[in-house]
Amino acid sequence: MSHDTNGKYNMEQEEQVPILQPDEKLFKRLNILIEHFRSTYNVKPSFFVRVPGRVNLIGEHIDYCGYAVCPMAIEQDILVAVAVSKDSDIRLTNVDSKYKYFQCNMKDVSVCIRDASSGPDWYKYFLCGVKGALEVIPEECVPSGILAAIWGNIPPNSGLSSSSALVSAAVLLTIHISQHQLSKRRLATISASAERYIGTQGGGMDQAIVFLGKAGSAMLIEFNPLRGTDVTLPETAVFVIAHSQACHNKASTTDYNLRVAECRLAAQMIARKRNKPWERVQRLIDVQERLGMTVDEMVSVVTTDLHEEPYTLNEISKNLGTTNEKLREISLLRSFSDAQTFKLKQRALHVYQEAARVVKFCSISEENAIMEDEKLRQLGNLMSNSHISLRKLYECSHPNVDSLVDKAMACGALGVRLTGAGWGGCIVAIVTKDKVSQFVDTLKKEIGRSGIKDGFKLGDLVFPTEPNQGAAIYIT
Ligand code: ADP
Ligand code: NG1
Ligand code: MG
Repeated sequence: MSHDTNGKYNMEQEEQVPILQPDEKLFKRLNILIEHFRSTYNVKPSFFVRVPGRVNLIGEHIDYCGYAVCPMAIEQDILVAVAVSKDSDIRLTNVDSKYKYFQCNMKDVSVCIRDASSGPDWYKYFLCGVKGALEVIPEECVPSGILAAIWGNIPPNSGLSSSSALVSAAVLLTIHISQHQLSKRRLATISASAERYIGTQGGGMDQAIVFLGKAGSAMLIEFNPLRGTDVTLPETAVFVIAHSQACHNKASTTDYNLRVAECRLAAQMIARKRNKPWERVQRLIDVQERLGMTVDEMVSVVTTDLHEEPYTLNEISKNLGTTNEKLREISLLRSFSDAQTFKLKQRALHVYQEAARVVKFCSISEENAIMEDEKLRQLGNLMSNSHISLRKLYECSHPNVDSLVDKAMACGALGVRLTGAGWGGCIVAIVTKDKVSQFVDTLKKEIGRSGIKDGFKLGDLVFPTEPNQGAAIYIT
């Protein structure tokens, strides 16, 4: 890991997304996409974008609180074939027929995203990316219209960030088609803001790793300002992903945004108790910085300042010396009713402890003085503690996920946790390299014994992964 602010890694992040020639494996997939594009639009695509999904190794639900996270880009991706359209429409076709054809005029992008007569349909994620890009492209460069064919193989609604791959792909292709050029970091920031148009108040981890990701190393992503530092993973460790067969669409419920709100309110309550201007505090890191304490000290602060029972809006307003109405405005609570309650202590405890686990995880990973076996054992413990905290304090796990975590431990993993936002989705397990194939086989057998749900294939439910490169543009 390098913290040199003028060093190699920061220079690379100012670089633009590479324009590459596809290798043989990618070429085969592109040919299928080209065929789909041609049969839909009767013309050839002029270029392609590829944006990977990601697995978060540790640091869950803390990016929106300002804390560093440690994800890596994975092999699975969203591929898009693109051409400029002669008229002023955006046309979207998907190789997967469950995602229906969509078309609208470029000037109606915002209206279509906001259309309340439908939920967070797939094309809206794409339009969020187009909207985000159009906000930064000079008017004279805006493309007349866009023809796109999409094909993805990231399991959707599963915590591997298919949504951000799609939004980020739309940002990248809209910028590229406009002959505009931006750094990877800028693209990541634009994509993070763009995805919020779908309704989730995400923290920016996903869009950062899909642009900054590098083959061969995980990345410590820090925020404000956004920066990524390579993390070398132990040579003897393999990270295995497994699907719980429970899916959760983040934009279709208030679960995610409620957690964001609970963290914000916890930060404001602590600030008020400690005589700091609470209106200026939005994230748990803000109050930590104002108090000048370490995250470990913040754990004690939470324990003394906040109570276990859920808070009502009335209680929070009274404590902050404001009205419910003003609080809704300042703390962005418009989507919650007066009856909503907030678990401030539990959420804040998770965040500060998880932030400390990320720092430990990265330093243990790169520590040469620890024996390899011991290193993997310590990393495994951090991952398992992260999962316990997500299950008990953050309450974002799912019975299927918990039972998969138990199965993976019983099959020989050194540590296992849910990855991504949760409420279903995938787990990530740390396994010793020489035991991977045995681990994958036994876990598949165990999953098979408990039953395979409609729409899932046993063969796809467990797969080892390694750090992959971030987004790229391809020409053939
Ligand atoms: P994730 O954890 O995968 O990011 P989200 O709930 O945030 O899950 O968003 C997933 C949504 O992204 C899907 O419901 C779908 O609308 C869209 N999506 C994912 N993959 C594809 C794809 N290959 N083609 C079209 N839309 C996709
Ligand atoms: P997923 O599960 O991939 O949708 C979400 C957020 C992240 C982060 C994680 C939890 C978005 C786009 N992504 O990921 O920012 O908060 O949950 O750590 O909102
Ligand atoms: Mg998502």
